[in-house]
Amino acid sequence: MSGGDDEQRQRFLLRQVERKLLWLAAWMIHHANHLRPQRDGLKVGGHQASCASVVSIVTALYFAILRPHDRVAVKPHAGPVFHAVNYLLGRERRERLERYRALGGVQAYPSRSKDGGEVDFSTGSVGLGVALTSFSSLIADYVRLHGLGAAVLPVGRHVAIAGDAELDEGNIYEALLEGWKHDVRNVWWIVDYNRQSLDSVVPDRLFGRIEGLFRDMGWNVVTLKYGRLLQAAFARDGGEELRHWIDDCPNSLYSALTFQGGAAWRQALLADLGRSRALRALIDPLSDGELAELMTNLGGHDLDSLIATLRAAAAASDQPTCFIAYTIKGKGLPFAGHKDNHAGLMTCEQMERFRAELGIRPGHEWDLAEGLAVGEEELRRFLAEVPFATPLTPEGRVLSAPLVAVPAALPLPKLAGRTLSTQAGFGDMLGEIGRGQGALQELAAHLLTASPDVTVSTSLGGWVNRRGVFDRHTRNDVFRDAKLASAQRWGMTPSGQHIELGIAEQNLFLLLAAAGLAPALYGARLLPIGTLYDSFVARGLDALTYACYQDARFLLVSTPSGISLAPEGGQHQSINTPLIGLATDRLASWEPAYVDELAILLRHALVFLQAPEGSAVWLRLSTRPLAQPVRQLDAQAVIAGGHWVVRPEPGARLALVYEGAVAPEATAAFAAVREEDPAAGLLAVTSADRLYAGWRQAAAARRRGERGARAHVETLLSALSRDAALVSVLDGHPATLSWLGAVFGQHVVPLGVDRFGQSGDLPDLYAAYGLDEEAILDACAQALLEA
Ligand SMILES: Cc1ncc(C[n+]2csc(CCOP(=O)(O)OP(=O)(O)O)c2C)c(N)n1
Ligand SMILES: [Mg+2]
Repeated sequence: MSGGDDEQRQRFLLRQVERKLLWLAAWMIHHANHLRPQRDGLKVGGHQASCASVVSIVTALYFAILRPHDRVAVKPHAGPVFHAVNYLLGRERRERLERYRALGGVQAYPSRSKDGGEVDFSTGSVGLGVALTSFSSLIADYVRLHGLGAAVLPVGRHVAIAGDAELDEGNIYEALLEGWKHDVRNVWWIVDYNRQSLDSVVPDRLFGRIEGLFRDMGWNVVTLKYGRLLQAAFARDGGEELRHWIDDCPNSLYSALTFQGGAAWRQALLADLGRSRALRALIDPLSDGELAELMTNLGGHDLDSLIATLRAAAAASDQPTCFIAYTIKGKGLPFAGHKDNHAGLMTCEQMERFRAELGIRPGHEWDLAEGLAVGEEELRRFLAEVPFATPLTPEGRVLSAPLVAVPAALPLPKLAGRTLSTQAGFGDMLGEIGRGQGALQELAAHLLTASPDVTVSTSLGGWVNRRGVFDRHTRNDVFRDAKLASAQRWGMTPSGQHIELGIAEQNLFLLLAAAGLAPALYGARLLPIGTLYDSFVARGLDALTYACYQDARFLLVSTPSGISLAPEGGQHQSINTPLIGLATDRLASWEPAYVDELAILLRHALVFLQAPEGSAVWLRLSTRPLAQPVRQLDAQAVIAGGHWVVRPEPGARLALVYEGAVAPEATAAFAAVREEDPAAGLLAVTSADRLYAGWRQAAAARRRGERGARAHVETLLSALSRDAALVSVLDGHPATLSWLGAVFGQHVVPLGVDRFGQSGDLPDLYAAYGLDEEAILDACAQALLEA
């Protein structure tokens, strides 16, 4: 075969693959909705129209353009197309496709943790997956410039296949700005511009604006509006009139005509342009079917132009590029273009007709070459040879990285006789690690810090002075060069280890998500630490949840927290964050009161976030300086979530339980209680989250028959009498600890903050919000009365 013939055959095979993907996605959804037993009266759902819209883009990418080291976020509603791609590549099993949206089957939206590592980035909450690719590109550069990754890995591209409505999400623009600052490269966003979202047709004027925005941010924008058929028609007599007519056609009319088909197109064209002989010469010879084919021949459905455009962009430069690929939602399906098609499903009759059109026999729906004009053997050979199928490493595309050793103890600042906050202790420890001496060298090399414009105010300054700020280009510290005094030495170099972000908190969490996936994606172990104010965790919460959902591994240090940052006022004072820590999966949270606890937990965090059974970690810290105790701690108890500061006498009827910065108030109140009740105990909770998780796990183990299973919280509370009273106190929502009463039925009086804070000093605020010694003593009296 000559080169030209070969190329032609490839194109032919690609069209076969495109046809197969369209079928498999539609069938997967149909099968789940109509052919599996329904037990709960709920619609299974799926998005046949959203899948159809993107089939050609996916075909071009996965079977012609992508290389194995490229990483992709697929728009959530194209999940079935993506699963079908993996099926064709032999990376997904038929049984799992048959169980689409059922337990153990492929997920509704691609999920790293549930579908496996072939999903580069989970998607589902629109906008986040798209933005994540910008941060993953930054992280890939970071890894390469620090020489941390698998040495063989070529520079990859970070690709998002986006729905057009995803560009409504604000986090996209936050990410664009941040990406511009960091000069990210090798990012492609391919927008499936079907001009439809869930409810409606996207306003016409919107994308003109969006294109300008991208260009302003240093992106190239490539529009794929017309396919080859239309382009050929435009080149003929009357073609210009046709082009103008289409360009002026409102999105909603275009969609409606697409749905109505050839006769409606003809009617609309003739109504406007019927007097043009040239136009009539163009369209009159076409059948209704051919006219519909011509009028819907948009760029995003034309494999040839898609491939040519993407290839040209790849060859041109590494500039981030947005491709606006015009498509039709539901292309090739009976509800193409209808504005209500987002969650529409083909009826059984429609599906039967579609099946017949494609030549697929009942019982052969999942067969690879069924209905195609190519034999299975040739198809398999073609699939095995597409660039994306080349093994990236012997382990495939899902990489791994060796663990980074963490010394048995981290350097602890001198504590005896000192008054120090946990935040300051954290800053000291990180600064000391930043020296990178001796056993700390390897650890320091793998740490990466990031902060959204609160680097200094979260005490990362010392670390940054030692390790520098990361930038792909070397940029001098102007203040330093001019010999102007400043505590911050912030030269930027490719070897820096701190990524300075703008204030947008979602970007921090997307960066942590990307860095936290570095072992699997880039074969590099990063230990990412992100710092921000505790109250602003909520500002980035969607992205934090998203990072945890895909099991990214990072350490979040939130500080300062609670009303304890007193004068700053209510917008800076967090209340519900301990509950978020308790309720977020794949995120273990701790709140130490003293720096000796913090030292244990910081070390543990760096180990835990690397452990296969570990997770991301959150440390909630305070700026409140406390006189530091000198004592021996049981590290395991601190890690498990709590330790007795003063162990109760057997059968004690009262315990005071504190978490975090209110330790001095609890301790003072406890001293007074002890005078009345010498048996009482003082319990320091370092993690409500770990205590709670341990309690649930032990209960589950007992249900499984492990009768001896016992949770740490059970061990702790069993030191008290069963009818004991617990007074709990933290600078956060009281519900965080109120569940302790459910462990043994002991009576709890929970103190904490459940109203928005305000400015004040600590004595005033603790009194106003019921956290001071007096409030605690009142609660003790109440507890003893009620217990
Ligand atoms: C954050 C978020 N808000 C709302 C939804 C619900 N939702 C799912 S799809 C969709 C519209 C998507 O439209 P588009 O991105 O254009 O995708 P396509 O047309 O390709 O289906 C919406 C609002 C969601 N998944 N995530
Ligand atoms: Mg859309």
